[in-house]
Amino acid sequence: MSAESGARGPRPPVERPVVAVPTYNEIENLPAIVAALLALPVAGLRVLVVDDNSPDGTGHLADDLAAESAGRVAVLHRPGKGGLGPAYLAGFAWALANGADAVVEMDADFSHDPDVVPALLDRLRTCDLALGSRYIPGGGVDPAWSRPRRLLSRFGGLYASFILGLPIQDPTGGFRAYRREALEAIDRSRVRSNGYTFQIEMAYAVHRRGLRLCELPIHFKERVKGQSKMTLGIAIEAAWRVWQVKFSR
Ligand SMILES: Nc1nc2c(ncn2[C@@H]2O[C@H](COP(=O)(O)OP(=O)(O)O)[C@@H](O)[C@H]2O)c(=O)[nH]1
Ligand SMILES: [Mg+2]
Repeated sequence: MSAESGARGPRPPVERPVVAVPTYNEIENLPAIVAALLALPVAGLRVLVVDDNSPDGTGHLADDLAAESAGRVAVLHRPGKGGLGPAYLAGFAWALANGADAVVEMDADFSHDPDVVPALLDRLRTCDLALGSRYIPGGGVDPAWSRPRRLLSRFGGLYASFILGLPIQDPTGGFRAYRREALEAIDRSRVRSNGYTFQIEMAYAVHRRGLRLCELPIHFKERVKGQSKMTLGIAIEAAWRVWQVKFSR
């Protein structure tokens, strides 16, 4: 399998990127991740926090950060925990309505290194969807991951890519950058998945439009603060949802 797909020539440079950060109980991580993103040497970069009414008050903290950000941080408040997929879809809609020419997805918990954002955006000069990939040379997962967890992640991704004919090694990763055109090209109202399947379905939809996917090696670090919301159930759900995605698109 090749790590690159699709055609077309060079794309215009990204000038108005939005980094969408979904949060559910991330009060310990949010100030630092927002500060790290705002400190990046990327002109025009804005941060959008998509909070699902976190009981720990992350949404209020996000409002405070936005108020002192001179317009570089915005907050989308959703009424309750609706899952990662719907949170991202709302974030994409906000970014497109507010003039973004690219949207980066990343976790709030430092599992995704904010310093890689410029490189991801740079890949959008030749791709429509640039995916952070743990499973190409130069990438990797946290050394603390157990063997079963590594196998589930690696083979889960290979399984999904094989069934869907995706030319990528890590279709479940949540650290990626979309060109505006990629988000506009797909029918986002049809995306029903959550969690891992959301990432798979989005990559599949972009690929099906004949747009170009490319992967950039990243190292996934386990979160230090707060708690993961992913469960084994979500991973198992992904196994059969892949078939639904295949036959519904
Ligand atoms: N808005 C919103 N964010 C969520 C939801 N579930 C998870 N997140 C956020 O999505 C990111 C990834 O979730 P996480 O629990 O770290 O998953 P993991 O990295 O697979 O363990 C984190 O920034 C979470 O706070 C949700 O239902 N709504
Ligand atoms: Mg995480």
